[in-house]
Amino acid sequence: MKALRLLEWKSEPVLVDVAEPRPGHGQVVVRIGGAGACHSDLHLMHDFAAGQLPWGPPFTLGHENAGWVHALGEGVTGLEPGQAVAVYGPWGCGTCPRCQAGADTYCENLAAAPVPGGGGGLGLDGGMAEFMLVPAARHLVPLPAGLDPVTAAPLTDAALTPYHAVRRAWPKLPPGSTAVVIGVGGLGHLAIQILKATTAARIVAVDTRADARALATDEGADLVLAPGEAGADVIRDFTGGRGADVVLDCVGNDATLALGAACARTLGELTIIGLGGGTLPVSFFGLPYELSVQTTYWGTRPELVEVLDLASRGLLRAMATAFPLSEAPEAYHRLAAGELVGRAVITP
Ligand code: FEH
Ligand code: ZN
Ligand code: ZN
Repeated sequence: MKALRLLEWKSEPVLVDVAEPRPGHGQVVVRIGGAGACHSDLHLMHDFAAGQLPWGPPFTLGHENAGWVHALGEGVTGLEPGQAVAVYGPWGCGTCPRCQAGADTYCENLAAAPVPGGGGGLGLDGGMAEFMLVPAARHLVPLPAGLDPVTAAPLTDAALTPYHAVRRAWPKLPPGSTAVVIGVGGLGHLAIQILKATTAARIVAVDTRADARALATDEGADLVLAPGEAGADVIRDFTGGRGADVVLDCVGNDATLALGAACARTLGELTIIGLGGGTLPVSFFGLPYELSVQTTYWGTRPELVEVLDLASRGLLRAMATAFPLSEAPEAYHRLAAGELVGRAVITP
């Protein structure tokens, strides 16, 4: 079969022939319906070098996957060939308390994980191929009725990541609160939907691109701004002078982090979701009092079940553009050029 593989750091991915996977004991082979192209993949291609991450190439890209059960390894129960499933992407050890809670993202026994801190498309072979080997059946989540793998794939990362960040912030998002989403791309447009579906917050969206701002408006943001308009004072005025209760920075560069800190409320939260590589000076008088500044990494398996439930009821729907596997390199080029609205989904 063909697979889009990252062969070495700082390189373009290439389509090559690889053997179809066979499931070992406890493993499952999934026939891929959709594999999302994540902005993080661009960082894997262009920014990381050997030794910066605990895993590395060569591997098949695609860490945002859904498809159908194709083959069950010995000992696998609870799944049937042909069943539509989402792939929970972070693959931990399965035995530590974090993995037992479905938070493989924060596995504390990385030495026993299939790959330390990674998963399919992140050090092991991912979904940009016809078939994908999943090392444990627990990583598969049956799709609820009404969802198909092509539309469900982006939910496993582009929705799950902001959902985890919003869910953690629910106590700070009662009626009267304000959430700011910086960057209305693959994750940001779903962050707006998740805020609308699960909180009472007013939503401010910021993006450099007119088409992304139009999408934010369509998704129900209450105030949509271009960076030039989005001074902290404009956002603070919108909140009646209090500031934003929660800021989700889906870009994560110096300018967006500075904007997020400047428009945030005391006792607020600034969550860095984007891998833009920005930094934020932290000092006693440099930030609003008791502002929590945190990163976030993906989400938990139970949260993926909740995301799929929201989507099955029409409360979440990823804006997606499908590309055949042969055009996956082009999809990444268009992603890098900022030419895509929403998420690119590869359909092998
Ligand atoms: C991928 C690689 C490294 C850090 C974060 C990510 C996210 O895209 C996973 O959702
Ligand atoms: Zn990702
Ligand atoms: Zn673990």
